[in-house]
Amino acid sequence: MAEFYPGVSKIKYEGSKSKNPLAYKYYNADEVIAGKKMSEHMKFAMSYWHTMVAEGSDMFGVGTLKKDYGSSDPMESARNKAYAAFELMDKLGIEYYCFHDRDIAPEGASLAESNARLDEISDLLLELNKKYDKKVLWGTANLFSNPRFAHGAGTAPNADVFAFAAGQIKKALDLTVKLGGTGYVFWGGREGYETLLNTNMGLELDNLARLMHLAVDYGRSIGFKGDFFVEPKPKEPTKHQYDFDSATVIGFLRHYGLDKDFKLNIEANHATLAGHTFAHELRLARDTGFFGSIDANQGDMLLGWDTDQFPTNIYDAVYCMYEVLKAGGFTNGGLNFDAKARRASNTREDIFMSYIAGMDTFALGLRIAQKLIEDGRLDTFVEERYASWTKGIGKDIVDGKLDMKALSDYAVKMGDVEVDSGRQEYLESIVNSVIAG
Ligand code: XLS
Ligand code: CA
Ligand code: CA
Repeated sequence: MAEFYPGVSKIKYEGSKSKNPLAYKYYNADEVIAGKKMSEHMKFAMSYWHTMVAEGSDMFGVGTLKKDYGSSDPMESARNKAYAAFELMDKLGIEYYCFHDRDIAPEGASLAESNARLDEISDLLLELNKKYDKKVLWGTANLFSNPRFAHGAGTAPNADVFAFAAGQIKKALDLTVKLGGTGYVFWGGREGYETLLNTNMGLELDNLARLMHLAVDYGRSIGFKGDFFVEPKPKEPTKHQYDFDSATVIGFLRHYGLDKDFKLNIEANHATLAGHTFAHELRLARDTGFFGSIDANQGDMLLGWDTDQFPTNIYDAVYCMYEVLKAGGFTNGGLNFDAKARRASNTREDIFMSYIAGMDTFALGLRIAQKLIEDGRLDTFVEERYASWTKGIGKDIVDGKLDMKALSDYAVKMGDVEVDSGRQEYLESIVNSVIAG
């Protein structure tokens, strides 16, 4: 079989002193941290769309890295792409991948033809899964690229579009189950609106929930036991997206009775687009029981869009892995690199270096987060800060023993309250000192 990444051999862990650009400095898959292998903590996944499909085009220019995999025939190219994907995952030591239906096989002239193509390619993926011991983290349907979805899919004004979307989701669920995936993602690419002047928002929201219920019913009927995920994003491509941020999505899921089957897939770059930190979104998910999976990437502070950069920010990785550890780790989710090398990083080696940078960043994040937990000063501080809720008046409030009158009587007698310091700067310096070792 042809080698698609000649010149790159299996990437090994060489430790922090290594200067080898094609080696891990912090990610040591089998090393045990807090009772679990690093690979199990992270569950790294490759995103088929960025890594295998996107060629680096932007509004101003064409692609800079050809990804036809040696053939101009779309199906042959798709087969070669699959071989290339597994070679890449194998060389990087990545165990999982995520895909949209249209990433793995080209869309045909009809849904029937597209589905037949997916059957063929998914047979090959199944074979390669076994050969290389790789797994699907999650599958999804691309319901945003084709012009038929210009006004949305589940939220389209035209019921035929809704039906088409349902057909695609059915097939994508079939594929996810066939390939052993443990997650299915709803990212509402065009599930939003540009102007209220042409929009029936109430109906669109109800329909989106209808589509999700249909997906859950069908998925469970074919034996899908994993999690359904919604991936929040505030804007882009639509001006306003219904799955704006974690809080919005949690409200939506609860309102429509979808909260038993759905969790969140939180993407770092989407969090910042919504005006939150990545950690904020993760904390909210953890504290409300919706923590599911992560799309690992980062945006650019100076650019207001979804740049999907490989994550190299240590602080973000530390705070992310802190939340993951505190959530008890992943079950059906994992860390999917929904990230692409910059357009000017235009060689095949750059793909490897990008993954190495991202994986090493999260490996460092995990190592430091675990040290922060072992250090204990943050936990102790927070515990003490809220100590008034575990005794006296605080405990009585929590236990529901007091009404407004009783609280007022207490407050009247109490006089004024002395407020403690939040010690933010001190706490930030603790994080720095643990990072510095
Ligand atoms: C786009 C999203 C998308 C989802 C999967 O911004 O991140 O790639 O993860 O459809
Ligand atoms: Ca994503
Ligand atoms: Ca993104």
